Amino acid sequence: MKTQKVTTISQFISEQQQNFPEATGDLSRLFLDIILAAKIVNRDIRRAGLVDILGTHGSINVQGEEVKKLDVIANEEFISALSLGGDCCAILSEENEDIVRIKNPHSNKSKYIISIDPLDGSSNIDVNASIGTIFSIYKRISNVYEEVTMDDCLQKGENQIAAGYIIYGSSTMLVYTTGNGVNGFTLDSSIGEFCLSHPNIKIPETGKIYSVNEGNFNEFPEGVKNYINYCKQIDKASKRPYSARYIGSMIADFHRNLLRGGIFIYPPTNKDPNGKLRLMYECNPLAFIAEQAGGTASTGYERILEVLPEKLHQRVPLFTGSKQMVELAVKMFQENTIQSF
Ligand code: AHM
Ligand code: MG
Repeated sequence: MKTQKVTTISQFISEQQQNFPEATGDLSRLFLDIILAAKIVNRDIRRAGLVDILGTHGSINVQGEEVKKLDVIANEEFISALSLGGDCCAILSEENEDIVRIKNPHSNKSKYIISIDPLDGSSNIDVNASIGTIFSIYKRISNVYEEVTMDDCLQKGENQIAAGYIIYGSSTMLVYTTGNGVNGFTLDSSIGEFCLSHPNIKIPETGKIYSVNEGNFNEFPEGVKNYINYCKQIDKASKRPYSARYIGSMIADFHRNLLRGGIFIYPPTNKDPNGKLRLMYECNPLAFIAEQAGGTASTGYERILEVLPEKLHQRVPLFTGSKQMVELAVKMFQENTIQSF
């Protein structure tokens, strides 16, 4: 019988750590906290139809949106695992208005800040479609033992130490980067371990999928309308028309485009000039992953990773995915002329 070598995420992290003899192991421990929380959230999501955790929680989050029960549960589980682990000093969560400062003897000496969207794509919870958790890790600027400041938290995405997401889909996967390529791990529920399944992920230079909420078409700037019309135009040489794929769960749309090639756009609209997505919780981590996989991410005017955040829950437009597609979409967005196709 042929035996296959399996690399679990813990083995992978510890092997990676050996390449950095000066590493203290703090980051590896923080990853283990994230993995534990991901497994707990995964368990709850998989039972969602069986227990009374579906539906709305009845409160409104800081974005003014309805909070679903699972959003609340996932937020609590991540905060709890990260606080108990004591390997970060602060958590920034899409579900919390302010910085969550962790105060215990171990956390006080931690240099890491973690930013999370505990459950992204929450409109898909009740309909059994893929949802995800997104995270990124920063190093604080101020000294350990001091109170974590807003400046520690409002760092450019290019300062991320690591970023990743967990997709709760037909299988559960964790995809992450520490700035040295992107690797994907699939949860083998029989052994309860994330196993390396997608080493060194590279996004194709171009693709045939565009993901955008076309229901808002009439709200889009002319340049975005032009790009969408370009995607739909018939042109054999460039394999157009492209396929439209948009489920309303960014992680699901991003993940598919990462593996297959494609572009994800959440543009400015007349109603929301900064789009909908949050820089700290959604755009920065995915931009870091996109770039590490050979793709790119832009607000339409600048590289996402170079945007200096002004506030925790700041929103920015997003164009991300295969390099050639994003570059063309951004070019057309900037030209913003009325064109006929
Ligand atoms: P959420 O964090 O409240 O779930 O919102 C983010 C989600 C993204 O996953 C998705 O791409 C987008 O909202 C969909 O928004 P829209 O319905 O406006 O297209
Ligand atoms: Mg979200």
